[in-house]
Amino acid sequence: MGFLEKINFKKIKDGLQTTHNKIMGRISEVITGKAIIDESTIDELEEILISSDIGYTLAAKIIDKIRSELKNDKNRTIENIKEILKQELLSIFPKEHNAEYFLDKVKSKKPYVFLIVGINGAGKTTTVGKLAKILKDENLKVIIGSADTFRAAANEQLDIWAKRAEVEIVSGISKDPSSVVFDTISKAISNNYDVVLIDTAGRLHTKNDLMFELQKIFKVAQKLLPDAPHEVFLVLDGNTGQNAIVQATEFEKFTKLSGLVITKLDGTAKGGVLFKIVSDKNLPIRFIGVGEGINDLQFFDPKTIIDAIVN
Ligand SMILES: Nc1nc2c(ncn2[C@@H]2O[C@H](COP(=O)(O)OP(=O)(O)OP(=O)(O)O)[C@@H](O)[C@H]2O)c(=O)[nH]1
Ligand SMILES: [Mg+2]
Repeated sequence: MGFLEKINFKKIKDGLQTTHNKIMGRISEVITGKAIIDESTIDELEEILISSDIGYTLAAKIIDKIRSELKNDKNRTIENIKEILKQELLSIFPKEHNAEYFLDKVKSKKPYVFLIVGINGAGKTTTVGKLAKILKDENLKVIIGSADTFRAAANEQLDIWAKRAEVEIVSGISKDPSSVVFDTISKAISNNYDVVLIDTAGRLHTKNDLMFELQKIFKVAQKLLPDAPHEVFLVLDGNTGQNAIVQATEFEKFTKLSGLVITKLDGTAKGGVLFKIVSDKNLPIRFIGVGEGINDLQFFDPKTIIDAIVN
């Protein structure tokens, strides 16, 4: 089975329902019953788009397109506008952002090492657990390393996720973060694992010592595998809207980032920020969190996400 069929469209659709309502609900309100979409209607559409967190630049670009496409077109229906919106949103994603491209990359090296970083409470540990399950379901042999060694509870929480996902874990109890990374990658190499997932402690970019600890983790990983970590995912809470972009900028000052995970998109109306992040930051969104259960992490496939928001 191609993995695109494994993407649970209903889960994504349900998770992004609030975002969908905020954007499309208001757009259809403005358009419904209007025989002609005149300038003032287009202005209203622009306002809706700007307030939907997709950002001013992208909103303006979409509105220009709608304006020029509708100029000579008598077919000014909501369907028509939806189509333009979908095309424009899709055009911001290069092919490297497609889920299939990503999965091929993961399978190209063994072990493939992920470092999961982010501020406190963003959803890192939950993401590691869910991601372990997704990759295991791709028939990959997965091991988790618990490099959040500050709190005993962090270890217990990750242990529970490892059991749920039915994968191996290297505990971080009474170790320092980089030695957990060393032990986990070593074990992965000697026991033929395909994927290593490293959970880390929440950190604010203003705490220099914690940010430098990330650099130490890098050094240790590279002792064992010169090109590790292969992926550094920044986990961002979707509820924080535009602040997510600030966090990405700050983390990039200390560590390379290769992808983003946007969590808690269920129940937030701020899903429009997905598009703003991609157009502002040159980073792919790899996964989105749409709930607290083990199956509530979904591949970010641009077309699927856009369909879920627009249709
Ligand atoms: N609704 C919802 N809740 C989520 C999602 N992802 C994570 N959470 C919840 O967010 C809270 C924090 O998640 P954690 O995974 O512990 O976050 P963390 O980044 O590891 O936190 P620290 O280790 O303390 O920095 C938990 O209650 C999770 O259940 C999501 O996609 N949707
Ligand atoms: Mg955690």
